[in-house]
Amino acid sequence: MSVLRHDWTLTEVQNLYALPFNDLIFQAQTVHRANFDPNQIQVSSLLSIKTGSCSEDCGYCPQSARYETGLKSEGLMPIAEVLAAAQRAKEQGASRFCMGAAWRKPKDKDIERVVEMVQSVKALGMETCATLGMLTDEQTLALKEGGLDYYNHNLDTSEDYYSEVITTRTYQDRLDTLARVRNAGMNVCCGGIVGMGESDADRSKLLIELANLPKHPESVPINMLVQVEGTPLMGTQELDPLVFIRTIAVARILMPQSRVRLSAGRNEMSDEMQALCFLAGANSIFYGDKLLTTDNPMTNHDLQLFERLGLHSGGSSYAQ
Ligand code: SAM
Ligand code: DTB
Ligand code: SF4
Repeated sequence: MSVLRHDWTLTEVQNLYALPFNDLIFQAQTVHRANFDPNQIQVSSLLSIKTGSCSEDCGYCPQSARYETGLKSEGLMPIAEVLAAAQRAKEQGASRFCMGAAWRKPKDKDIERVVEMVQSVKALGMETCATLGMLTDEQTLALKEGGLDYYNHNLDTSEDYYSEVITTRTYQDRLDTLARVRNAGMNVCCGGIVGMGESDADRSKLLIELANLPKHPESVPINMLVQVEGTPLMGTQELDPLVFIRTIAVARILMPQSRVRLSAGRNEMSDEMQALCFLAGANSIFYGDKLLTTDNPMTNHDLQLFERLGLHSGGSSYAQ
């Protein structure tokens, strides 16, 4: 087991990024093997339980009401439909079901509905995750008491670059929600997006923010921007895929016992690139034909990829 540090400096992290690729991947794989079964991948499925018409201006997001993306908005989904989707995800092999809502923050009555969803999904024997925006203390406790296992809330990017991407809520708002979730005793799923035009230093600073939280998030999603027509970030210069793989490796080294999730953007990646991400220490994915509103690889394709790489699904939160 590796020592867990919460005092990473910018120079240290930039030095990791600057290593020769083979040296970086070797170091990440060494850390990975000291903490995890190297061939086991945790698999979660996503469902958008409330889609579009969001008041926020996140520059990457097809669900913001401010951008013309052609997305059809939908109100909060009936529980029976959520349950049917969770059942399908379970049959396809997912161990965790993550419910996402296009809200700045939920209303108290929304939380009651989500708690019912959580309880019915848990009754299927699945782990539950939700991503609903900013929470109050009371709402956080209601979700925890309702049995929610994970809460996803991303920092998205560095504090410096943040205002280039989002203006309707602050970085501190995000840190406050994360602290509430942590203090309530829920598992934290927190990561970011790369490929939004940020600098090398911004990527290092995002990873430092995550690693220097009082406790590492149990799950760290690293998303590659999915460029959606109509959003302000459409047309952003694409990130060098090798820099994406380096980001996974550095996340693995900084947060040795966290599940590093190869998240959005897999549909645009080759099988070989995904294999390198797993080698660099990614050990969870979103599985199922859709993310929230955009396409994910087909489940058959993922099953074949697992077979070709000798990977198996399993595991839950932290290193076992
Ligand atoms: N509305 C809630 C919020 O923003 O906190 C929860 C849902 S929101 C869609 C969850 C996360 O999805 C965002 O924080 C962002 O990191 C990620 N995301 C959204 N659109 C994306 C895109 N086009 N490419 C990559 N990641 C994206
Ligand atoms: C995360 O970090 N990525 C997921 C999940 N957490 C909620 C969402 C990705 C969304 C990609 C764009 C879409 O499908 O709408
Ligand atoms: Fe709304 Fe979340 Fe999309 Fe931002 S990321 S626009 S808060 S759904």
